[in-house]
Amino acid sequence: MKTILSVFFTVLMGVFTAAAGQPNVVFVFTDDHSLQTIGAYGHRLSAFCKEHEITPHIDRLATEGGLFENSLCGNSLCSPSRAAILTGLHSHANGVMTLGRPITEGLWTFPGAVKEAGYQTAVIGKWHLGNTPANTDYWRLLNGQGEYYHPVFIGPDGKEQRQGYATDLITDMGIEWMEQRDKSKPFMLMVQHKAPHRPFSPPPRYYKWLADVEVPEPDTLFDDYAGRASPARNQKMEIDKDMTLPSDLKVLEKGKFAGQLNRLNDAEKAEWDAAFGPRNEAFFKAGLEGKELVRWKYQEYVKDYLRCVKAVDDGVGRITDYLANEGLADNTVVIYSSDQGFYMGEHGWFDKRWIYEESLHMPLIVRWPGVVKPGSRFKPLVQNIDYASTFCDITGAKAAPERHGRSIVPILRGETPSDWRKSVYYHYYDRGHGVPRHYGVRTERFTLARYYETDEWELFDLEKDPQQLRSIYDDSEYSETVTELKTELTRLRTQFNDKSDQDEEPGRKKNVGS
Ligand code: SGN
Ligand code: CA
Repeated sequence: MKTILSVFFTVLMGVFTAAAGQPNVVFVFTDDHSLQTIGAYGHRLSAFCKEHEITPHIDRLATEGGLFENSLCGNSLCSPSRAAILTGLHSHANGVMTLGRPITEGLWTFPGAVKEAGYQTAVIGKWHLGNTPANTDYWRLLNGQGEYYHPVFIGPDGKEQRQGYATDLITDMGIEWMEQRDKSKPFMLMVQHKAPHRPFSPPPRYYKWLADVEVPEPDTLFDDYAGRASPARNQKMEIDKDMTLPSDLKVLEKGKFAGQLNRLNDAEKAEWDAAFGPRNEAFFKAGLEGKELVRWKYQEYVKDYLRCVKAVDDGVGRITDYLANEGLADNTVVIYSSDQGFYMGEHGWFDKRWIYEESLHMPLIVRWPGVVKPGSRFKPLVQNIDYASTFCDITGAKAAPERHGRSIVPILRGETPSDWRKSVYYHYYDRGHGVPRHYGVRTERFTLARYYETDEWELFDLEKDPQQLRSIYDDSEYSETVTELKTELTRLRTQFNDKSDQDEEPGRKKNVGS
């Protein structure tokens, strides 16, 4: 029990740091969390999420703070998004074009600047870059993609396995770090979850949750990929053909375990069997095929994913409770984001990678008492390359001059600069899940994509075709728009000096990123 006096001093410390104009920052960053599965966003499954209280704490951050409706990534993949956040630069300029690669040596990253501004800094959880965190006081990282059950963490002194569920452990470690911090200094904590990334493994407390509920299907679950260039047809991210029964959906004979479930101990395996065994038996008996099988897979996939999201939301609730109990809430900026978007069965898909909408969007919610007007919904186009400058701006740190992004703090204050960007640049390289390399530009209304490996283009009018079902690149009515957007694309490629499509295949580094 804390004495009244120590609570009083804790609160007083918070007030002093506030007076110094250096708020604390807690950055909760997930892996593959789609906007569709956040209640506050008002996207496809948001009403369902509200009804079943899947994201109440994340939603509360949006009610008490603000939400960005057009927060987009520049390369829809884990490591590239993280490198863009750390450096403020697009992939070709930071060296992380594909998975698990290191940020180019010697490049400026924001944590060093924030530390120099007097902050204590920590990063806990998924990292997925080829180099360890630079200039960061405390770091405990998941190993590569990381594990859900009893995960291994890597720190400066080596590896250590912890017992428990990754999302809960990462939250615990974040709170423990805040507990032991030097209370005379401001802090920045980065809480980086693996969830809800593939293979979508839920915590035991939610095994049975949502089991009897029906998740609404997307209109495009059985998309035929007509009306688009060849890549949409040739990808390998279909729930139908590419989502596996044993690993992704955990459909296993009684007593058999695959993938991450092998990490459970005997008692936990028995608990898992008790929860999922009857479902699996019923599945084997049913002998589903064709569309019925796809529908079943969709339901089970989305439920497991939502069970993972629910655990993330529990963690957000525990962190915000901690901040409130310690008197830190008013002087701490809490940011919720994820490295890219994700498909929840739209177009029949899971995964991301595309310049297309579900993949391109990153959730971005910011609660900053006294600065962000509660309930704000910001419309400007913002990107992950803006985070580094933003963190510097919030903490009063000095940012490097050569960043591609810029601080969103003016937008947060309700004063969007008149020269704010009107278009976003995108370039994806990895080729995983059969998605070829492509670059493009996204404006408020249009998406222009160029698949340079097959020499194909697509243009979508988001106003008339929000689901992006028909490319109008060859439609003569849009020829002027095509010309304008191509000019804009060239302008962006010149501005960022991106010639990386002429590079050799960047390839994949072995043993990372898979
Ligand atoms: C793994 C996944 C892929 C996923 C990539 C990238 N396969 O390779 O489905 O696209 O990660 O994800 S898995 O069977 O190993 O889970 S990212 O979030 O790291 O970019
Ligand atoms: Ca990811």
